[in-house]
Parts: sequence; C-alpha cells; structure tokens
Amino acid sequence: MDIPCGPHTLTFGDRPQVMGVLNVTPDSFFDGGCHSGVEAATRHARRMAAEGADLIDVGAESTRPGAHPVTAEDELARLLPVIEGIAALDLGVPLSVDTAKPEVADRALARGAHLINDVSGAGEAMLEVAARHKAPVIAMHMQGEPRTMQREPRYDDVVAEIRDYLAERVAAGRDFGVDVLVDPGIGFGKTLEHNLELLANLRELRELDTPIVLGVSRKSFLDRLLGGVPVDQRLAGTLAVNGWAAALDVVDVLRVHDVREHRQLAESMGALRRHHRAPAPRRRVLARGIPCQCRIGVTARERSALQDLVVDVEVNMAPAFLGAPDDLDGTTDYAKIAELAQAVATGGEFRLVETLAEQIAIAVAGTNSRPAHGPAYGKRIESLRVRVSKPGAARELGVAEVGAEIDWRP
Ligand code: HH2
Repeated sequence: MDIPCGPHTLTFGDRPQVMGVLNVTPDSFFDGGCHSGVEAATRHARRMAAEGADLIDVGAESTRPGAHPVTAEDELARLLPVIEGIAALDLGVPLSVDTAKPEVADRALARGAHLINDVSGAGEAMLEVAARHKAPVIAMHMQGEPRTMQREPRYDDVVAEIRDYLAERVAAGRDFGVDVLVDPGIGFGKTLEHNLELLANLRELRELDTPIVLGVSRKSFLDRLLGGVPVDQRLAGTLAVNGWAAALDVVDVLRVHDVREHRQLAESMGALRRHHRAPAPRRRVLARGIPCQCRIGVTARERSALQDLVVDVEVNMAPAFLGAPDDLDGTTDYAKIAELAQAVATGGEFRLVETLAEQIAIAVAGTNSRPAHGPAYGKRIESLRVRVSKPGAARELGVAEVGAEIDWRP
C-alpha cells in the first residue's frame, strides 16, 4: 500500500517503517531536554536519517502521564524553527508533526512538515487542516488526557473499543479525503493489562485496512512488565514487543527512539518475510456423521443402555503426502476411520464424551504405524480432530448440539 505524503510516498511492503522520535521539549519521559534548540534538534534528525529512519516525528509537547499541557504559542515557538531547520536539510524522509492542536499542525505543515501525528485521535478540525494540506494523519487512541489518563482507566473490551474508535476515525478521514493511519495508543489511558491485551491482539486492527502505527518505545508499561526497569534499560523490551508485532505482520510503522536498532529489526523481519513459505498445502480426509452407539454418561443409569452418538473425524495428512500416489495405501481410509470410531464406541464404557473422542483419535492415529510402506508412511497423519455429539441429550436440553471436540497430534 502506498500513501502520498507531500513530495514523498509512504510505502508499506515487506518490513515496517521506522519513525524516529525527536522531542524538542524540556520534559519528555526519555529524551526531554536532549534536543532542545535548532542545532541539537537538526543534529539528531540528521543522525536518525543516517541510521535509517523512514520518517521523523517532531513533538514539542510532552504527553507522558501527568504532563501539563503547553499553549499553542509555546509549542509553536519550540517547533517551527526546528521544522524549518530540518526541512532545509532535505534529508529525503517525510517529517511528521506530533501535535494535538490543529493550529499548530497547520503552521507546521506550512513550514515543511508532511504529515500529522495526533495523539488525540484527529478530530474534525484536525482533519480539515490535513485535507487543506493534502497530508495524511496518524490518529491515535487515548482515554482521557495526559494529565489524568492513568488514573483508573476502564474498558469493557479494550481491543474492540479501540478498534471501533479507530474505525470511526478512518471513516471520518475518508469523509475529508484524508488518509488516516491508526495507532492504539499504548500507555495512553491504559493499564499494563490493557496494553498487553492490545499488543497481543493487534491483528484486529487489520480489519480497518489502513497502516498500523505502534509507539511502545521505552514506555513505562515495560517497567511494570519486567518488574522495575528504568527507562535507559528498556531497549531490549522495546525490541521484543516491536519484533513480536513485526513478525506477526500487525504493524506498519514503529515509532521509536532507537532508530539504528529498529532499522536492523525491520530489515531482518523483511528478509525473513521474503523467505517465508506459505503453509504447505495438505490433504484432509473426512469422515463426518458416523453413527455410533455407546454406553456413555456420568450416571450409571445413562451407561446402562447404548446411546446413539454422531462422530465426526477430520484427518490432516502431512504435507509430504501432497502429490502422493493415487493409492489408498498412501493415505487414511475414511471407511477405516468410520469402522474404528464405531468399534471404539461400542467396545467401551465412558463417562465423558471427551474421553471417547480421545480414544477414537488414538485409534485412528494408530493406523499410522503400519510398516512396509516406506519410511515416511508412519508419519502420514499430522493431526486430527474428533467431534462426538449426543443428539438425545441435545433434544432433552432443547439445544442444537452437545458434545465435545478434541484436536490431536499423534
Ligand atoms: N507516544 C508518545 C508521543 N506520541 N504518537 C503516536 N502516534 N503513538 C505513540 O505511542 C506516541 C505518540 C509518547 O512518547 P514520547 O514522545 O517519547 O514522550 P513524551 O510524550 O513524553 O514527549
């Protein structure tokens, strides 16, 4: 996917893009006070570009938990000379302005910034500015505001709520003709559990069909996760979380303080992705709706007579058997599966349907080990699923189906 961004194009391909963070603030939680002033800021921007930044994100207001807001005048006074200074360097990378104020974004875009990064989710006024400048926007989710956001944040379903919120922002952007990238806002009005829940389920944001931005760099959830790790020792944790998201292909932009290390991460992930083979195709042999009878149930009365059951078996053949000879000997025989399921059911007495399902799985998997068919023959079943339903019990309970299902690996 390509997104036009001023004279640049944001290209999302094999690897995540690396967005280098440049805070020209006195109080940012990691680099506060390090790059204030045009000279220090441009030096750092040049360094990040040399280290492989694909984008540079300049912010002039800290949004760390507890931070107090700054006025637009103060923000502009810090920001504009730096934006102009970096734009003059012509580093060849898009410059983003990290602000929640439309008037600040407007002025920054007029002075050389190419996209907006809005931690407050890009409301209508911000989208209007973006539309006027034909600039893309990153819309981040935040519950509350930085000063108070970490006081008991609450969600019923953090992943669904944030996905739905970001979906609205993408739709609002569409109304303005603005490309909106989405960011779940790690650490912005979220407990450690909320952050982990989001990071582990980023795939849900893929439904929005727009690039996903992630800002975990050195954040305090790593401190809580790792049991007390100061900010200058959070690089490994940051790389692990970003590596997880990159490996699962659920992130497109990594917003980070450590550009060199993340460019290496992104390049390595890209190379692995290019070499990754799609899961090998495989044969699946099915025997569904096998009528069986069994003495089964938790009470002795239930077990006193044979009950009707229905058994479904799905056998996944090992990929090596794709293209195997067109010969029953080279696969699993569904007639044999049905026969085994019936024999196991009638031959035993069980309290639980799970146990019966397991015994059927073991019996079917046992057909793997017949000798005399070459070395690979004994491995031809890779996994199987057995489902046992009790239609009588379902009728009594007035439900569609009761039973149990197990997945089994020989
Ligand atoms: N995090 C911070 C600031 N801006 N933007 C996006 N899109 N996503 C983030 O996660 C995000 C962000 C906070 O980090 P930092 O800028 O390093 O600190 P501070 O707010 O203290 O300046």
